[in-house]
Amino acid sequence: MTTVPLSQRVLAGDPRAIARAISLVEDEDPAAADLVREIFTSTGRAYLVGVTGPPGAGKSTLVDRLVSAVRRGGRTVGVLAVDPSSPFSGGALLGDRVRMQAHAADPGVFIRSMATRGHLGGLSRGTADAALVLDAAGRDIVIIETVGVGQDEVDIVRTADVSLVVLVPGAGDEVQALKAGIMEIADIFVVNKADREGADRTAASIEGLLSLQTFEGSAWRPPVVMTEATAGTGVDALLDAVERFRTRGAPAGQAGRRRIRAGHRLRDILSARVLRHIDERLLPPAELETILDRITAREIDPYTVADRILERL
Ligand SMILES: Nc1nc2c(ncn2[C@@H]2O[C@H](COP(=O)(O)OP(=O)(O)OP(=O)(O)O)[C@@H](O)[C@H]2O)c(=O)[nH]1
Ligand SMILES: [Mg+2]
Repeated sequence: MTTVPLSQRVLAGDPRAIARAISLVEDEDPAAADLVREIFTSTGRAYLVGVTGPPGAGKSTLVDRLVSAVRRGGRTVGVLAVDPSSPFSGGALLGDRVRMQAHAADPGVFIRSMATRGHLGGLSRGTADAALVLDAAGRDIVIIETVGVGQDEVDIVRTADVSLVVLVPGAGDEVQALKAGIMEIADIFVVNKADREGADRTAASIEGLLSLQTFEGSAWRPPVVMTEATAGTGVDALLDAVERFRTRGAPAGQAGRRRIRAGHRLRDILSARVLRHIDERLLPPAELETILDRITAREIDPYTVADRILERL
């Protein structure tokens, strides 16, 4: 009996194979690198939609509605909900459970929560590879939902083909705080919970911030779309905005953005591998302990130590 390789089953779109493959990349299993190697040339067809915003903004509810809208158009979807394992994550998991029920009977929808593994860069690596798996499996649209709290989460969404930043009314202070953070990654702003008091003011304050920026020479000025995710209001308009961005928005073009993403990924893989190589081959634990003793005792500085270890590479 011959068993069909996992990569082939992924390429055939088998949901169980997709689930298995995502587990491999999430665990950073050594087999994950081989898997990505085998599927990589079959990727690049899916359109990656990043959705981020503060905890409880309604991201999951909105993504659920987007999924329905995409499905009505006949395209298939994969959703990766990144659970930051933060104090806020309870809602995310609950939301995902509700979502999974709503689309459970639809083979055109694949939803998966990604957990953080608690080490630097692990989250973005795992998520990027999981998106590749869904892409290889033929999903037309891959939506990645993250809570816009940490750099890691923001990085994930930054490198999507289009980035949606979801805010809610009464978030005036938040909008101010966003200026430095996720403000500049938004291709499209969403003011969700538009049924609430102050939605217009929030939209106006985002517009106000946008008016301080110049978009001269760029083909795209981020629109502000109002939605009420619970009722599904504004979701078609949001999907339209995504399509508009896809066809004529991306500043350096989609290819440019993907090139940047490729650069991030490569450096990410390299740094993880170099560190692992150092940990496993170049710096025995006993030696590390001695070094740490000496640094603590101020006998040697960490820069000198780092230089010496790098010379062994
Ligand atoms: N009034 C109102 N409530 C909404 C709307 N959209 C979502 N909610 C509610 O807001 C709460 C949070 O929704 P989620 O979709 O879980 O929000 P989230 O941003 O995914 O939350 P986290 O993933 O935990 O950060 C839920 O109780 C939703 O029912 C909306 O348009 N109007
Ligand atoms: Mg959520």
